[in-house]
Amino acid sequence: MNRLKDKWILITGATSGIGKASAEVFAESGANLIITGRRKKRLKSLQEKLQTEHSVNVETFSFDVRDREACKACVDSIDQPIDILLNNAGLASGKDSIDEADFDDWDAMIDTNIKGLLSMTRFVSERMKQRGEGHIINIGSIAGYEAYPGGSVYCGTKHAVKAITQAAKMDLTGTNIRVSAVSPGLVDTEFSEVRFHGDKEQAKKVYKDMTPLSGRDIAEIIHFVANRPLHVNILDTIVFPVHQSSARIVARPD
Ligand code: NDP
Ligand code: 8X3
Repeated sequence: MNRLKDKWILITGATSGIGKASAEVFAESGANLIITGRRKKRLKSLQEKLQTEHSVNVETFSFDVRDREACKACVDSIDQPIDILLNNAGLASGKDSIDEADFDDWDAMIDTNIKGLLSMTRFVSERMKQRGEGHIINIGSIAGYEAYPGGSVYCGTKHAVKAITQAAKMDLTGTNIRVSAVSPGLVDTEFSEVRFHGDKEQAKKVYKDMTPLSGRDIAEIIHFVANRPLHVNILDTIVFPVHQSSARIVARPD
């Protein structure tokens, strides 16, 4: 059963990877979209594609989620009801040891993955509460369940996403606002290239000799979470590729 037709879904980080694939999967269900990210050109070409292929309404807002005023301006200028907020924008920046890591990398992760997600959640949840319904879906990670060397701050931000998801669910108990997370393992997107500051060779090694998840694999799980009946709230879902069983255990034939 398709419960998403004609709904309005706001996606942060829709210019690539999981966010872009989610926009495509939701558009296939006839949902209208508000797609956001910093790269305006990519937003415009995705808007054109989805409108043409699926005859849905697609609006674009280009801004940095680290800019709280810009988050507010985006939410304030949306006239449509926001049925679903997909808090997807995020990154890992660097994979350096605690004693050597770069402060700018740490700031980028904390300001985007935690504070950006919080800003969007704060502004949108207020509106959802006034309206009496809505669904907030956060993209967590296996890094929200485990730490690994070089992941102190990235794992810290994703542990924070898990805690924020759980507490928001508690805060909104008794309303018809659902709160969920989807927490993937290895997904082949631009994530590793961003983490390694554009080093394509190093990024490729992350997915070497194994089949990672695709953005679409995760988008289909997000769609499942969103498409449950209104009384059903999936709190979190850990999703691995078949050959991964923890952040650090990945089977790769020699
Ligand atoms: P991508 O790098 O492919 O996509 C990241 C998206 O986030 C882009 O659309 C980017 O848009 C957006 N983004 C990043 N920083 C900002 C910012 N400051 N303001 C607005 N948008 C921003 O990676 P993924 O699709 O893999 O990542 C999506 C989410 O999934 C992240 O939260 C990540 O932590 C999480 N995740 C990824 C996993 C993986 O293995 N790939 C596994 C588990 C979780 P733009 O640059 O245009 O602003
Ligand atoms: C992304 C997956 O294992 O690189 O969140 O942290 S991992």
